[in-house]
Amino acid sequence: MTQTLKDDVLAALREPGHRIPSTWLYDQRGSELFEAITRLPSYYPTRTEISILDAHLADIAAVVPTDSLVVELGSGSSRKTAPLLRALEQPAGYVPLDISAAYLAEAAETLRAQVPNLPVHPWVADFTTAFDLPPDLPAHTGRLGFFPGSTIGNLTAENAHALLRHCHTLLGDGARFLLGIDLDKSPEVLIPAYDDPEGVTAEFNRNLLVRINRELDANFDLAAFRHEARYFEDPPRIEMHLVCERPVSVQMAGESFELEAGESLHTETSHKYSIAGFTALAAEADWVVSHQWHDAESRFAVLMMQS
Ligand code: AVJ
Repeated sequence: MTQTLKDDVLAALREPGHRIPSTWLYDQRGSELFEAITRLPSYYPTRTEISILDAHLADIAAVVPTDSLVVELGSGSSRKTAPLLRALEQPAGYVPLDISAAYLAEAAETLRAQVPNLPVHPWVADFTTAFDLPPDLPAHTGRLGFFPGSTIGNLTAENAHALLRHCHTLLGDGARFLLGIDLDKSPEVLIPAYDDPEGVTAEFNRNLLVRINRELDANFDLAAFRHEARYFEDPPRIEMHLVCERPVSVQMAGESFELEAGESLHTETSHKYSIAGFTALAAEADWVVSHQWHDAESRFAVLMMQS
């Protein structure tokens, strides 16, 4: 992945597979649409993860040492983070990491109001690459990483490994890491989660073209692209595509590109795991899964790991 939208879109248009990194889906509008997705009946991950966390907060808190510094990868949905922080015994502080400064500042304010008297140190960082922690952290005895939402599933196995390894170093000896993963399941459940009858996910996906047209002065014809969610078995994953319904010509940055009918832009991959498979992936980065919790239908799992 390169660092600008322009370079990433040009590379995607030039190369077969036409893959655009999924981080570009999350502009202001994209983040709002994702928030709407998390409340859709067919999108089970968010509410399932929240119900697992709610049901097991006391067990989770029991394995986190007093005085831990909580480091969240992402700026935190108050539906998940505030209850966790309230359940922990005397957390030393909370460090939300996010790539968007504006979103981060807003989320930090919300959290400060929900969990009074907790030092909050928001820090702008891109956790898909190597990142640091802020200076001047409050004194703490150990660190707890928190990475909910199965966001790790958007990374390739190679990048997920690199992230787990980096967190191992960053969080240090004796660290704990609480992480949510979406489990592999029937495409009959998975496809509607990523292609809802309300059409919100389609709009979320198509918003990427709106963004590209606006920010890069491109001329993608939105009417020519159809949202599609595809399930693959090996490795288990959902891919989101924008499929050309007819031949499309796109002009951008002084260049012209032709896409054939049936070709698609690949905008996101969402890996689905087995608990055993993820445990093995974590072990390669020296994390040991100490506890696991899942819902009655085994749709989603929350894992506690130790360094
Ligand atoms: C934000 C990565 C958890 O993969 O389920 C939801 C993103 N994309 N619907 C996921 C997403 C389409 C979501 N994550």
